[in-house]
Amino acid sequence: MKNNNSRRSFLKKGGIATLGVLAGIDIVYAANFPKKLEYIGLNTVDSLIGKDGRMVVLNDRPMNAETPPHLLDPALTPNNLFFVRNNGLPPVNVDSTAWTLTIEGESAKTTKTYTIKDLKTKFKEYTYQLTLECGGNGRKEFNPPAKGNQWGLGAVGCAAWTGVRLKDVLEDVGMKSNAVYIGYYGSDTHLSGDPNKSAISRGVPISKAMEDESLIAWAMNGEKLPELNGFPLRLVFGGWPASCSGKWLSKIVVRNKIHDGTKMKGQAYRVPCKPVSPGTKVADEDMCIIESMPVKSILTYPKTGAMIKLKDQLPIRGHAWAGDLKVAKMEYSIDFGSTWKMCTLTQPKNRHAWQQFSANVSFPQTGYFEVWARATDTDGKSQPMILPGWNPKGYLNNACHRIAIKVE
Ligand SMILES: Nc1nc2c(c(=O)[nH]1)N[C@H]1C(S)=C(S)[C@@H](COP(=O)(O)O)O[C@H]1N2
Ligand SMILES: [Mo]
Repeated sequence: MKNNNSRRSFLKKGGIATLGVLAGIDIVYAANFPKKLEYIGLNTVDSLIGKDGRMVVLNDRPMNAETPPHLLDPALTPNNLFFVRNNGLPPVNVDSTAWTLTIEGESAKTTKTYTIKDLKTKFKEYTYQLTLECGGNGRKEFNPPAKGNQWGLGAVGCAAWTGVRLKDVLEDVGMKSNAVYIGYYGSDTHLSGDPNKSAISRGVPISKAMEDESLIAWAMNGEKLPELNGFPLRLVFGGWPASCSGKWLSKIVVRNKIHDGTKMKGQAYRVPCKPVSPGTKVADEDMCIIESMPVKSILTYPKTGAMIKLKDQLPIRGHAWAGDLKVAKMEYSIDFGSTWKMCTLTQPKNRHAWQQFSANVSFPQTGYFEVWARATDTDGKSQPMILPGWNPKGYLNNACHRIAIKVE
């Protein structure tokens, strides 16, 4: 799906002289390589600055930063490396002891306000490992390009979140029988500075809100939330676009209709209800809200461009996740998808936690290889090799991750 332009620039960059040779190295399975893809090549430059000095920063106002794949290697993503997606400006000088969360709305039986201490004393505390992935993760591959943050692979992470169940709090407030959706409001400010505008105010249907794993969380991996990830309180809905998981949470509204806050309407976080050809303009009423995220995986070891001796086996590993579903099978290929071998795959710690895969890879000869990784969910759906369905805002790119390996 790449145009001639990007192919030309790649040829310049990678310096392919002859077909089947990349920077002087034989591409062993060149005959299998799909015409629509480009080789990754062995020189990949990351821009490594940001939150912890190693993140890839896309913007700083608002702050948007992603995690390079090899830094996603631990089973739980460390707080200082967890991606950041801000739509506005986070609150400053937050005093967590003075923080309150109000539950109200036309389908709430009462209005109640809780301090964080109230939440901690009134309700049972739970910890779940929950995967958060921005709906636009992978957007930079779409062609024609989609506006928005040009995320690569790293707008995803999985942490152990601690808090109370949203359902316990909703039951404490009481919901009317006509409740269908919840919406959140956070204390970040709109980029314009206008206090009457919210940067983002999304939500989920009541059925998702009432899941055991849907949390109002104050801790991440046993520590307080990082400021950029919602300190002191946030929602966490594993497996759904992370835009549902409101940060700096100050209010939840129980709605008698689909929540209509900022970025719930129009084209935001929606994809065409029926597939469209690339570049199509789609009317708002033909766009459907993204719910469970599609099956996906990422290779976190080794780093792309790794070199290995022919006599050695290469250990590979990474994570796989599948929205509300589980990952049933994880495979890898070293011959550009002609044949696939099984990886070892762990079970998730709990629903919506990502799963770990690993394998030991042998190579038949020296040369340039790519390791491709492919996950299949419990419904039998697999990741596509090339971009999945084009959509106007560039959401849900769950194409297989590939890394380049030089075997000497
Ligand atoms: N209040 C508030 N909540 C928010 C956002 C925001 O800008 N403001 N961004 C949303 C989006 S689009 C994403 S992808 C996730 C990112 O969560 P993270 O920054 O902790 O990774 O937060 C969501 N919750
Ligand atoms: Mo997002």
